[in-house]
Amino acid sequence: MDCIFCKIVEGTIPSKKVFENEHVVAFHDIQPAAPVHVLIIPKKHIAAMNDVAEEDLPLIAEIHRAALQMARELDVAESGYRLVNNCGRDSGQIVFHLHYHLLGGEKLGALNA
Ligand code: IU
Repeated sequence: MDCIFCKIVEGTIPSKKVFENEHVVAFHDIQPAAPVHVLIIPKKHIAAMNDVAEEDLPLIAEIHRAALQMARELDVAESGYRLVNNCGRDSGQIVFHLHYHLLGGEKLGALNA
């Protein structure tokens, strides 16, 4: 399968990893939209949130746990942060391997701006 994030998981494409366990990887976004911009992904290839099955829900919990750990380690837990998933065309999803953006380190724009 030709998936860039699967290649990042395998290590065949380099990335700046900040977290890894048996099921989840987190790495710095190559085009950061905020001072802290980390992508948190499952190692399992799931194309998008629409494809998350009941059996994957523990994985989603693990992603949230990793996001909280990253927010603390990257020192945005107190100041605040955003965890974002884009799903499908209208959201602007460009990589079809499930991922969550952890954004922080500055005052983020309002969602309705
Ligand atoms: P989106 O939710 O699919 O729109 O976000 C994809 C993100 O993946 C985007 O912020 C890119 O900068 C980021 N990214 C990356 O970090 N490394 C890559 O090799 C590729 C995209 I391709």
